[in-house]
Amino acid sequence: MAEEEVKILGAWPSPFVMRPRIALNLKGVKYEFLEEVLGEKSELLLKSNPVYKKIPVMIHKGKTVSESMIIVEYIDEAWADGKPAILPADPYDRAVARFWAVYIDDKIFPSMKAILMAQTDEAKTEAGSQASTSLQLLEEAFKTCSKGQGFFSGETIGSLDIALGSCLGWIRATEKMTGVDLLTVEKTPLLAAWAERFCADEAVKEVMPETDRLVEVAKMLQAKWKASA
Ligand code: GTX
Repeated sequence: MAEEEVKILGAWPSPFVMRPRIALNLKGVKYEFLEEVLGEKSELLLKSNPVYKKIPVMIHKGKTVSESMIIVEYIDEAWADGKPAILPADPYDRAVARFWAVYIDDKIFPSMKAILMAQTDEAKTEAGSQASTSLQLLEEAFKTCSKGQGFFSGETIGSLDIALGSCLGWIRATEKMTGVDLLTVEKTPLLAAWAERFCADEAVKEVMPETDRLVEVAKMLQAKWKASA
């Protein structure tokens, strides 16, 4: 039925947009991807997310859901029956996963932007060391959350895996463009091995952009940020 159709309004380079796409892939739900141009806003986007006017937006049965991790949770609840769970079953584990997902949005994205925007070597080193401190904390969180298994959520990809995994393309692109080591076997061995597992998953492969394509987008964003600074 047409009204059952699922649409994602997004843009391929956006780490936030990857999140609901991975969640839908994990659930085996087909969706239509409506591609926005980064930096522009279609009428549909303005109408669908009038508060923040940001992507991603999910349209399901004619209703809209915004904010990437809220969409991931919605997907988990809307397609619960007989499908793999994305959020941890235990309430405490769920709270911990949500805590770190908020931390990732607070710390990882701003520090990557700071590295890309740095105008001096000092600023780049400072931003790089802040990012490394955050990733070190996430390395410790992985140890606790994974309980010795392959993912933050245990045996399979869950919400916190999606929250951090969606940053991997941008982490790689930032490393390549700036020479700053962020997530390496030497610095964060557990996360480095986890990243390989995450990117090898079928639900992720399809939506994880190639580093070189992201580098091109990052160069464009750098020029835009510089012009507006
Ligand atoms: N909190 C939101 C979510 O989780 O959905 C954030 C969404 C968001 O910021 N979307 C951006 C947007 O629509 C596109 S993604 C930007 C990628 C930058 C990567 C940098 C390392 N922005 C439009 C706007 O801000 O007006």
